[in-house]
Amino acid sequence: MKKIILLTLFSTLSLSFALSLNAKTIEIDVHGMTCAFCVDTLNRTFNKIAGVTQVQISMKTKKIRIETASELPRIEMIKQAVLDAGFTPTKVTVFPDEKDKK
Ligand SMILES: [Cu+2]
Repeated sequence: MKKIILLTLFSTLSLSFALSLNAKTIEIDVHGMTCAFCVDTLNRTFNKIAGVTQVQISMKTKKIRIETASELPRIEMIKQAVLDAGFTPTKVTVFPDEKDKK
């Protein structure tokens, strides 16, 4: 019962938020990203990871920003994926909820 009330409350706040109660934004600082091919490689890598709903990569800031709709992927999985793609993850920042960000 409590869950239903919460869901209703969230859905009135924001539609997209209701779709992803465990949504997180994860930002990964990547070393070695130098051209459009790097961006493409990382894009394909992250689009294949379970739980990832959105991938945004900036070559300018050398950051990958992913949105997840669940508990997955875990940080270790993200780091490994970056390494497997041939890059070095230098920092991983997790934002539990976009709206809580300062
Ligand atoms: Cu490149």
